[in-house]
Amino acid sequence: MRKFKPRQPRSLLFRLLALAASGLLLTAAFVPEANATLLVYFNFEDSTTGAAPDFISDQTPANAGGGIQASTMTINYGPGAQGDFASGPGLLLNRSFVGDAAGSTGNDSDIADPGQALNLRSSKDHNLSYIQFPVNAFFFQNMTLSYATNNNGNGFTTQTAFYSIDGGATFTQFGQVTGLTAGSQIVTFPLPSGANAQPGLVVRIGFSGGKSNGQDLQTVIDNVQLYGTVIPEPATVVGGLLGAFGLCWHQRRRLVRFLQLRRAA
Ligand SMILES: [Ca+2]
Ligand SMILES: [Ca+2]
Repeated sequence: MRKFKPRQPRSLLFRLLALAASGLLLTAAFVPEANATLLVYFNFEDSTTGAAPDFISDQTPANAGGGIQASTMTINYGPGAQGDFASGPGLLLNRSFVGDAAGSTGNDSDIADPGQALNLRSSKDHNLSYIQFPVNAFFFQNMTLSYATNNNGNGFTTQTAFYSIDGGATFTQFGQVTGLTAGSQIVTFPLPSGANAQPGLVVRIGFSGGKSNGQDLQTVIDNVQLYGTVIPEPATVVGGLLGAFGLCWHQRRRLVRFLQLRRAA
């Protein structure tokens, strides 16, 4: 006959630790993942050569390859004439692709080749001009700005990225490329962590280094993408944690039974 064995404090501690460990594992499994996605996208397609550029962003589901947030770009022409910047032939680089990293070509439903883009002329008269767009980044983090550009002759050889977190009152530089030459290429600037979760975010691309007096096409800008991850909403996280807690509670009985069996063996 087995003797009655009083419960040992050590085994109780072990069981509590085991419970805590299983709870942690389940919690980890239920915290939603933050997926990278296209947040804001400008492909400049809704215009025609010589007309004002299309500054309205493309959004899903109207364009399957669009961003998840609407935005409208604004432009500062610098000291030169407004007409020097117009819509014209575009670039295929950096067109959006659903579910893939920035820089791929694919699901943008505007399939015109070469389509439309920002065409910038008389660069000498427009140094320190810029384009910019607002983003409510309250739920966005780890963002990257990218776009396609081509700089013929005396176009804007220097392009500088700035961001504002106060709705455009003050800007901070976060990237710059210099010595840009002819040829279609992608420029990429990761935003600093200070831009994360900022509802008053504004992203700006500034143009300088222009030396052209003429009306030949010099700088082309197309397919501006703001890519990043969406921060899970607090309600989703709480829901996930509650779900994990419920499962822990459910598993607890089985775990206790299992541990008791082991102790008895
Ligand atoms: Ca385009
Ligand atoms: Ca558009």
